[in-house]
Amino acid sequence: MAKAEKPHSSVGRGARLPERRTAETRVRVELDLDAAREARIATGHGFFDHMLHAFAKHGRFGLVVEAEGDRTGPHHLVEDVAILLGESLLAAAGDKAGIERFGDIAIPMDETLVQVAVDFCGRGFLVFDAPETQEGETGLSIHLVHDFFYALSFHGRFNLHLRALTGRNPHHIIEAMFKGTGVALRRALAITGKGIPSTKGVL
Ligand SMILES: [Mn+2]
Repeated sequence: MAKAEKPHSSVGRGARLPERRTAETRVRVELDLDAAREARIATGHGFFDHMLHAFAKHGRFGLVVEAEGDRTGPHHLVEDVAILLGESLLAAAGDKAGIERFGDIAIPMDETLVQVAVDFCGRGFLVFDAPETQEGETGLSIHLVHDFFYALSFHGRFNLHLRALTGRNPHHIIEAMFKGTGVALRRALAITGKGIPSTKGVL
């Protein structure tokens, strides 16, 4: 699967960027926007794996993530996976010809409701509004989740609004954010037309 191959086709849009290695982490990502298959996720962090699975499942993305963090806690790992995943989304979208561009959803999960909206416009921007919650059993703080989505939207160069309209359980709030971002990105990246969906002629 070549980087951003067949950008004009509704099938086969994918990205396999070089492995990212730093003194803190090692991350490898493969992403296929159109060929959903069982995700393969192994980051060494159980709840983060669960979130990436949820993102891939509801985005209907073929996603492989292999990552190793350091021993300082999950921050470096989570942020570096977001950087490479954002870069992969951008590469897989190619020249963005024919994409819907906008995608949104309100995702309920029991007591939680999260609103997600995406504009795949070439500009990274995050608006994140969620209550202060305890880390609890998830092992991911809401601050680190905020950092994940900041890096994802910045490196993917898309606008992302995430708003927890109501919610109490941090597992539900975070999971609804990952599911909803998968759905909103799937809708924004769906091929629904021809040409570049911008009056500027470029995205
Ligand atoms: Mn869950």
